[in-house]
Amino acid sequence: MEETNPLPLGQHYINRFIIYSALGTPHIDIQKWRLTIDGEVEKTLTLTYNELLSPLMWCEVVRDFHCVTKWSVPSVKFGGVKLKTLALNVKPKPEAKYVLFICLDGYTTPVPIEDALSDDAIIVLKMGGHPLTIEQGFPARPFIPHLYAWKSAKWLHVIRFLREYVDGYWEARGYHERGNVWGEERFKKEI
Ligand SMILES: Nc1nc2c(c(=O)[nH]1)N[C@H]1C(S)=C(S)[C@@H](COP(=O)(O)O)O[C@H]1N2
Ligand SMILES: [Mo]
Repeated sequence: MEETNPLPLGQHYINRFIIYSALGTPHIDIQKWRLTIDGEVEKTLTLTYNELLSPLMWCEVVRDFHCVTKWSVPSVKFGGVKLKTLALNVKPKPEAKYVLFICLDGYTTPVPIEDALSDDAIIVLKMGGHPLTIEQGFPARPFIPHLYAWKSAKWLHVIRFLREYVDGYWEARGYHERGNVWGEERFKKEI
């Protein structure tokens, strides 16, 4: 296994993904599927799968994938469209503070806007050079390398810009609002 980056505290490498689908695996009709970007934006945007594959927007990053349960998969190649690029088209309003990822299975997860628009935050369509498999979230999932992988919501269909934080599936069960792997932001702070 090639190890390119230092590992965040508490993590260890494994060589394959452990598949999680807390709410089951939804049925996808790719002809009908759209990615919608809405909420606190100047202009709502709806894209088809083929539009997202456009070479004009395409980008690739190679990064480790860190699950909060402490396994990490090293150096995964992700292909897709930067969230920053999509944001240029929708123009988030100054009031927008969070991005909520909403999935076809009902799974949701919030991310602070600074993380969602960071340079290597992408909407993934391909992993390892191939379209996502159904079990790994086909057609699309976000990936933000410095956040734990529960923020990489599979079967994504809406990216919603919000004024205020809301819990997603795991956040409602105690997981951290932000989930930065370098700060070991695993769980919400007790107050
Ligand atoms: N829709 C959905 N997305 C999800 C999950 C889930 O249960 N449902 N689990 C999350 C968690 S905790 C992890 S670690 C990764 C696992 O990704 P994988 O199933 O591709 O290995 O998906 C994340 N995205
Ligand atoms: Mo996870």
